[in-house]
Amino acid sequence: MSFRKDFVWGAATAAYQIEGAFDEDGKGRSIWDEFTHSEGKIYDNSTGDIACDHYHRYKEDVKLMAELGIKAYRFSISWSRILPEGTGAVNQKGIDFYNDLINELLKYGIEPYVTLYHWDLPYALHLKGGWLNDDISDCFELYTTIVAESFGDRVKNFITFNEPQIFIGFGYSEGNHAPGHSLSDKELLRISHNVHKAHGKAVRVLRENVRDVKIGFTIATTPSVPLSDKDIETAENSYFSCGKGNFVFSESFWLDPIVFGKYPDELMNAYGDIFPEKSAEDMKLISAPIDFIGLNIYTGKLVKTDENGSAEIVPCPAGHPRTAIGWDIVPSSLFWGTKFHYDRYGLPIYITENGMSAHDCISLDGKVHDPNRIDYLNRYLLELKKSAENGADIRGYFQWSLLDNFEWAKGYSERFGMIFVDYPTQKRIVKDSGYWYKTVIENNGENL
Ligand code: PNW
Repeated sequence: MSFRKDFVWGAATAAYQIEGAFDEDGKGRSIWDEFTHSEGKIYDNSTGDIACDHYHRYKEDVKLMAELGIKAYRFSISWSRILPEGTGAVNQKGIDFYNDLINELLKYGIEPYVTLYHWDLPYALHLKGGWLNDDISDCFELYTTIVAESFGDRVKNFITFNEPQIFIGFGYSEGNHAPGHSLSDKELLRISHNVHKAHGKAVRVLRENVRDVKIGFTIATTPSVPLSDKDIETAENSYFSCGKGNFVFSESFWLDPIVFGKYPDELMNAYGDIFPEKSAEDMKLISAPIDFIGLNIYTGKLVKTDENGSAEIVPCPAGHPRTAIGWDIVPSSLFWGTKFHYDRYGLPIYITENGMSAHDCISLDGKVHDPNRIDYLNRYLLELKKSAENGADIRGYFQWSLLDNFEWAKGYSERFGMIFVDYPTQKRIVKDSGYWYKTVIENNGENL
């Protein structure tokens, strides 16, 4: 056994990072439009106003995907493009855009995987309190209903949320992502519980409206990698710990309520007094069965057992290879991350993001040579294959990203794409790694 015969080889993007057309055809503003338009928030002072101009160039982008043999495309829907005020009137032109995109994908036999929320909350809802407003899960339910009714005849795979850890941790705690807030633990818990409820309501709506639907929830994760065989248990336990100070960025705070119907005891012991009111009904809603877990894995942290039997993080040695954004290259994070998640939750897994930023440029020969990315992907995919052979139920892999794009607070300074984007001309050039990925797909990973 290696990768399953029907393994899903994909590429991923997100609306705000590629679409552009930020105020065209009736689209409303999102918190990211507002954030990038305020001075000094983004590294290179850039915005997503134009980004990769995918809104106008989606046909070319889908064609490139087809040429690379990509079987599935994970993209997100911009809530404020189809509901400019977040609730209320539907913007038909927004629906038309996603219909056209979906139809174009299906024309080439590319399976759409839709993320409902990849961080671009409608600004109008933000002004009413955003995720802190207890009505937000009803707004999300309405938005999901419109998505399900509009696209559910053709889209069968949905991811409700992308990386709650990052949009809450960076956006509402550290303040370096939109909307740029630094809230208290009490408020962060309230936001998180509202996100959980919004997820639950979306699951309910999708099950009711979309025949044969498959639903997942995607988390950001930096897996604990045991330094030696003696450290496996320590690594696994520390990976799922969720105590004071780290709950937003943890894994179990997000997945335990969804899969087990219960917030971790460790969390409730630490925060029971400030946790928002939660009813048995809430927990039933939140834990409606899902079909898969999405893991976004870029790096790992090495863990050993210290003299007291506790977990100790061991920094990578000086000179350890890193990507352009500065993240340590730890290929075995794909093995341990998938194994530990499968051990704990027993659900099918998709890698919904993996990839690297590199200092890519156009060479004299007009091509983009990125041997480091090929090496990175090769090493990571070998570890994923090892995990599948070891028994974890791994259904697919989405490379981040299809295109170089707007990397949030880092602007356009990081290039994660398998396709290079020359922003001044919007010209696309498939990188060497894109052609390499094509051969991996053709061979279902047997040539790794
Ligand atoms: C993810 N970190 O974000 C997102 O889902 C993508 O939109 C993003 O472009 C991609 O990873 C690459 O960054 C992350 O600092 C952003 O640990 C930051 C971190 C992790 C994930």
